[in-house]
Amino acid sequence: MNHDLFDDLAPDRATEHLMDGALVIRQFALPNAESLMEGIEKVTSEAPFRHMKTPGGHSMSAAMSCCGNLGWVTDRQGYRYQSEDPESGRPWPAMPAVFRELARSAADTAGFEGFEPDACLINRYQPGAKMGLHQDKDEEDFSQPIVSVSLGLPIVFQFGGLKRNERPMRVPLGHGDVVVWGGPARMRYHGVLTLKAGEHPLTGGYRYNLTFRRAR
Ligand code: MD6
Ligand code: FE
Repeated sequence: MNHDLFDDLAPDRATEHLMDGALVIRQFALPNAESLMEGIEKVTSEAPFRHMKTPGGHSMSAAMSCCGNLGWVTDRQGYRYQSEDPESGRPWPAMPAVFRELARSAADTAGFEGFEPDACLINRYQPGAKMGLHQDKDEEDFSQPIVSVSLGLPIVFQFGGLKRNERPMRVPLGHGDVVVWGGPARMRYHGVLTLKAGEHPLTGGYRYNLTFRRAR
């Protein structure tokens, strides 16, 4: 992994090296945005969006679904990955090829070669929804990066430190922006601020976020 090298190799691509191990590739997903939305519609026709409960008993403000061999779930028992949708008892829908290929090419671009996600979490934010600072730590191998794709309405992402009390930096993310996040940034606290109301030509009143992980 060498982001400085990458910056030299691709001077034309609008990338922002946020901190060691975290890179924003502006509008990387734009050419695939329609296909990604079709994928979201297909997946969520089989595994509908739902507001999962946190272990503390609160409802998540973003609606979620998953695809791939494993899905991330939360309920009173805690956070985990599992191969079945708890609402239906059936396996999660397959990960659409366009999802997998985009995640892999974004990871390659950032220097994490050969990323093979087995889980994709789909978040849908309506105005007022947010995600508090958290670490992604339910995966087995922290040497694998996370690839995060934003679609639709813009939002402000918070990138914090390795401890929750460190003041986060704020990065606006827009339609098609991809964040690749791994190595020394892998355990950083992060979240998104409250979504503001708006209208996007492709996604209407929503922001969608796809996060690709290697869970096992
Ligand atoms: C979101 N994203 O953008 C929530 N996690 O709506 C995440 O929690 C996230 O974007 C790890 C790496 C990248 C992310
Ligand atoms: Fe996260």
